[in-house]
Amino acid sequence: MSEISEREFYGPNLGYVLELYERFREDPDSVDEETRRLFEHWRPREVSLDGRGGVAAAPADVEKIVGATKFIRHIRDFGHMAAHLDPLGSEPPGDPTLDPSFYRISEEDLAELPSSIVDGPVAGRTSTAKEAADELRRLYCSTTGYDFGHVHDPEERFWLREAVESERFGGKLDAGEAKRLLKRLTRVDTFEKFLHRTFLGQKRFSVEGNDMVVPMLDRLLELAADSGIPGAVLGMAHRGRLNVLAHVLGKPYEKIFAEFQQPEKGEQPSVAESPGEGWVGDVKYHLGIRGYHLEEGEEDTRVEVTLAPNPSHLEHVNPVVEGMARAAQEDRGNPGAPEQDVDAALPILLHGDAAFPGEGVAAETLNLSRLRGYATGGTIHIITNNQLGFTTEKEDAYSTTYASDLAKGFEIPVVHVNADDPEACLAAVSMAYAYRQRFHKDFLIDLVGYRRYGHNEGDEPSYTQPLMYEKIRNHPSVREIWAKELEERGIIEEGEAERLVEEVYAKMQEIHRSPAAKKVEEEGMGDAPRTPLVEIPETAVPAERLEALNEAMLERPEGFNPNPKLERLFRRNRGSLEQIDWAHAEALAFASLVEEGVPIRLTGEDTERGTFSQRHAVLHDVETGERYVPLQNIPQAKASFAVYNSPLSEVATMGFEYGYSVYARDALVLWEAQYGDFANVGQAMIDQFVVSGQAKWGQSSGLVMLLPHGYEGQGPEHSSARLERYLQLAAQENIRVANCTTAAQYFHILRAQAMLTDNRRPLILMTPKSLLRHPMAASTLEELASGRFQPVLDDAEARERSDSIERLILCSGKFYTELVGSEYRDEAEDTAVARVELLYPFPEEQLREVIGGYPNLREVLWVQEEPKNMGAWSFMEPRLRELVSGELPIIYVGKPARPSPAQGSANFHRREHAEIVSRAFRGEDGGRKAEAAVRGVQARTTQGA
Ligand SMILES: Cc1ncc(C[n+]2csc(CCOP(=O)(O)OP(=O)(O)O)c2C)c(N)n1
Repeated sequence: MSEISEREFYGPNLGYVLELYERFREDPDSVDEETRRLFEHWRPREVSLDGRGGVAAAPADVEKIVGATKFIRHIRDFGHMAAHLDPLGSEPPGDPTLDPSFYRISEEDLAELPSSIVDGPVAGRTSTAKEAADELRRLYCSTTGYDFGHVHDPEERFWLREAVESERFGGKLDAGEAKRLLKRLTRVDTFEKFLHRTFLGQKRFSVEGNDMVVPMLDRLLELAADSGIPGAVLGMAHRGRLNVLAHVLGKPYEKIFAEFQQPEKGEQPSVAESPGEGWVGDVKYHLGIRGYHLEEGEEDTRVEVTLAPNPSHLEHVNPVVEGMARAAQEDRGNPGAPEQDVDAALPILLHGDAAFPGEGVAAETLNLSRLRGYATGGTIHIITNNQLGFTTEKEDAYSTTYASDLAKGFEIPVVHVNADDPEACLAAVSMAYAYRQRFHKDFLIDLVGYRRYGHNEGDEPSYTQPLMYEKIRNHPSVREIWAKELEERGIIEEGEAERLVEEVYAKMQEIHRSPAAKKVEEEGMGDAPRTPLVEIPETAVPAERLEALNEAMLERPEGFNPNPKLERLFRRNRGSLEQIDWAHAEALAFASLVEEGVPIRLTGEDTERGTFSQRHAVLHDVETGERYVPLQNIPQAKASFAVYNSPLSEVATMGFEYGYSVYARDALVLWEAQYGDFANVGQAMIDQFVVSGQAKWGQSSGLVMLLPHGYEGQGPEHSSARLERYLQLAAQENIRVANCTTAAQYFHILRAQAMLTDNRRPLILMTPKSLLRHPMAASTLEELASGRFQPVLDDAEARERSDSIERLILCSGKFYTELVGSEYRDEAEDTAVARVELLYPFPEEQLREVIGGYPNLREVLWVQEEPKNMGAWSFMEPRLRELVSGELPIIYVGKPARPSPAQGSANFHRREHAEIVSRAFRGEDGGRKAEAAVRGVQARTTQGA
């Protein structure tokens, strides 16, 4: 296809053709071959300006036409550079290409050209190019800046241009709407002023300066309601949150006022009366609620809005909101992949102008927006841009022109809008929503306002921004601006706006005086856990069922061409259930759960195959490349199974799954790290959500984190999943932490996690690498078909001679196989080796039983492969000491404390492990010698380095 064809030489395409012709004249090779051939015979003086292809009445100067066309294109693409976006009146940067003189043409030249050189709706309502250009300047350079130049998809580009130029989302509000908006702004503004005066000096992170965000959310939710979207999930930070809670989610004023009350002297609840163990609560501007969006005097719009609770960690709620929205959009009740309806929930994210470009999680979340496993049909983003981040100005906050520029890389259309122009703000929202509904992609509004006070209300902003705050002091609120505008339009009478303020203020005073506004209630405790954690459900699955499920998983659709090597391996390893390895046990656990109607969602980096080529949840036809997911096709399934390779991200993907798991209470949701180490890239998600969400917000999650862990000589990374971190964060039964050593144990704990739906909390699982295929970790069908998860595995062999056991080695995870596989095991008749499989909650009873079962014990050793300051030692030591009440020594055997989790040298690793095993079996003396030997190895290694 050529860039142009002959019939396009006229009318609306003329400008484009002339530009191409210019290019051709400068460099014939810069256009494609067919176009080149056309231009070789074309005489531009024959150009028709009447749009009908006839010979022009007055042949135009090609240079001028080309100049005019370029000028018009630049208005469309860069008009935003000249838009008046700042309510405080700073001059826009402008751009020389927005002046016709840049193209050596004048306004008079434009007046002589017809408007047909301009494509789109503007051409239809103007006659000369000058009129068209003026119209375009009005549209593109006023108080809205349309930043679409980065949108590559032509259909979207044309849609966006048409949307702007037809003004179908803009225009003036009618009198009724205009008045309604004034009432809304009166509430928004008066609420802040009331809080300011009534609760002097208390932090509220007022919305003032970006007040329009509330009517914008109103409009968005009304539009959603009109198109039948039943729910929205909203994520935002502190700024304006109270206002949004009150006016968008309908949180009663009395509740908000009550939260501001300082308890009177003597009213402070005692620790004993506090809401219970495992509950710590959070500050008011972090709390989330679920409510219906209501507008004064309007019908309930019936959109249920969930405002996700969030930590102070800015932007980190973004992926959580997306996960919640995706979960709300999916029907998991049928076999196969879940069925997504992107109109079942609308995700909305409000961002800060410093946080959005600054926090990497914002970029990671945008990257999820179009991925199969993560897309939510388009998120509406609003940057509540107050031109400051705490005290930091934009020159120090981002390296881009706009705070929103990050979105450009994802081809997300951006509209910058002046927060003092209410009609423009509402038009932007309407366009955003229509775009989302049309293309099911994200849209971003950069709402440019200011911040009336300091970062919080106690802060003095003029220490750092004296000039800006001088302007702000004298700057009217948007309510005042809008009231004045309505007076001028004759929609309200003089004094009417002030009367509205007085009414609203008086109403707030009345509510504040009511008793309900004095009673502080703790929120979000609905999900606070109460049942003990070590309760372990029955998880065995009858052998016949497992056999049938296994067979079904080995079925392939007719005509499917599996990879022959993989299929051979499958038939060999999974063809029978005599020796079930790790991945096989996992598949059987998943199959049995979907058979029982439990939906499953599993994601992670390269998770479909599995980092260690162990899982193969998705098979690929070698001839067609088509995918086949056995777990989506077993006839027994009564629920969906979803598996996705995630993008290379930890913080956003983990947050997404956390959000998904919070919402999808019916599902087993698993997030897998490529190697356990990498989970610490998502540490904020772990600290702020996974381990503490329930204690702060009563938000329960049954997320499973699969973290490959184990020392196999691979170096400082790829070894440790930082078990110690999770154990340090474990308290008041907030999580479960386990390190299983057999396939059956893994099978049972996965099933247990899916069954404990009334008692959900995240499960942190150290998962194996070498144990994946280790015969010692393999299990029998009998082990899956009977029993349940065992928090501690005693030494079955030693149990037979329990009277002769003097030394008990306790360990966890893969090191067990090194201990019992060692040459010393048989010699050490006096030694038992038990495994602690569940680390948290500490399996006190089970350990007491194991220890008590060896009446002649002289010592208990904790043996681990992680350095002393890592792994489980610091966690186990005090608990074990308490357990034995000082009657037995508790001895550590392992590596010394180290700053880095593992050695770089595989050789050193092997020798050191051998020494530790030796010390474990040979006791203290052997241990000392071994330790010396290790130091020697270390010294030699260091010297050699
Ligand atoms: C991850 C993170 N880092 C630092 C902070 C401290 N902090 C709180 S608000 C703020 C400024 C945020 O500015 P902006 O994103 O523009 O939002 P605004 O407060 O202006 O609405 C900072 C740095 C934080 N809350 N979270």
